[in-house]
Amino acid sequence: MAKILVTGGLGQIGSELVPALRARYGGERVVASDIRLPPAGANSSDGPFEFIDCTRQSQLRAVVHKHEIDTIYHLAALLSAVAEEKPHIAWDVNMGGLYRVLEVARADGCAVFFPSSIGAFGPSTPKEATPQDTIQRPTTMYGVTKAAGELLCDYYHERFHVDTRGVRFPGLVSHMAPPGGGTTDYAVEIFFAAIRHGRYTSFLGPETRLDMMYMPDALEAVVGVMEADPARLAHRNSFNVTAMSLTPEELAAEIRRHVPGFEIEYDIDPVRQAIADSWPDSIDDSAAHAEWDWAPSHDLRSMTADMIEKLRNKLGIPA
Ligand code: NAD
Ligand code: AKB
Repeated sequence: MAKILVTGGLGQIGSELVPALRARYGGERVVASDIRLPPAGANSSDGPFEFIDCTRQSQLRAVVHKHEIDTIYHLAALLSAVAEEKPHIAWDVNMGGLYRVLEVARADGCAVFFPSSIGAFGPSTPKEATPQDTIQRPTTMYGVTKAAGELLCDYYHERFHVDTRGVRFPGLVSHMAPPGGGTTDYAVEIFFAAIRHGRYTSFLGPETRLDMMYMPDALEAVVGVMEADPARLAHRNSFNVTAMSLTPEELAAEIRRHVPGFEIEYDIDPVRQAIADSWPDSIDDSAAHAEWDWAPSHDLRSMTADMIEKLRNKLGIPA
């Protein structure tokens, strides 16, 4: 059975992926790591934690050897808005980190999961039902690192037979850990604001359409692609996956069904709006359906109902 290392494990995805992997494969078989330390009071008995800066190959290699790791879920990265603020650091972390993870994987025979993004597309990509294989000319540093990262992962698979696999995630909606500075963060913030204040100011405009997915489906996608029969995989890096395509106005309308009187207003952030405008409105994930039976469980309605219920409990604010 796999012995797993997760980089960037304290972020929005890692906070839920690590427990999900531990539940599936066993607590001791999943090593969480990050450049931050777990918050005081975090339950260290759930499984091992190691400090790893993913740009330091020696740190990666030492942990892979110490725990006899054979699979690396490489989540550490700067997200789109932060990467646009700090493009040089984003290149170092996103590309430098991935390159070092792949080098360790090559030397030590590890499989690698790499999460790409709808950010790997750009303004010249077909905007509706964006195909699996299409034009990728992203105009953000985040997108450049994701498109190059997909190619690098495919190169390591073809050239060195590293078992690399990945998905292009859309914006992820979740209630456990805050998002890390992306363009789609509004779709998480809006739920917290709705429950706490009954109103939200969106940094993206009302008609900005982007793909989204609820975190439980994202976790299914990660496990699904990593456990897929390699003989069925015509693609590897990276599969389009999506669950819904929506605008702030549509999300607000759905939230209003649970929070009557909820109000949304707009104070557009030109940087994040430009990033969002360069991304697809909706992507076609039929290759993932065909090659590893990908099928999301949540749509806008079920995600919104579950988010509202979970957040009311978490924040202690009843309806
Ligand atoms: P996040 O920002 O919430 O978490 C990233 C983690 O990486 C953080 O805990 C951070 O401390 C850590 N980190 C940063 N620099 C590091 C370094 N040098 N070494 C080790 N760790 C470092 O991000 P996330 O939302 O959990 O995303 C994880 C991955 O999934 C990223 O590659 C991201 O691009 C991708 N992705 C996320 C989404 C989304 O909506 N969350 C969508 C598409 C793709
Ligand atoms: C971001 O907005 O940067 C991420 C993503 C879609 O890659 N959520």
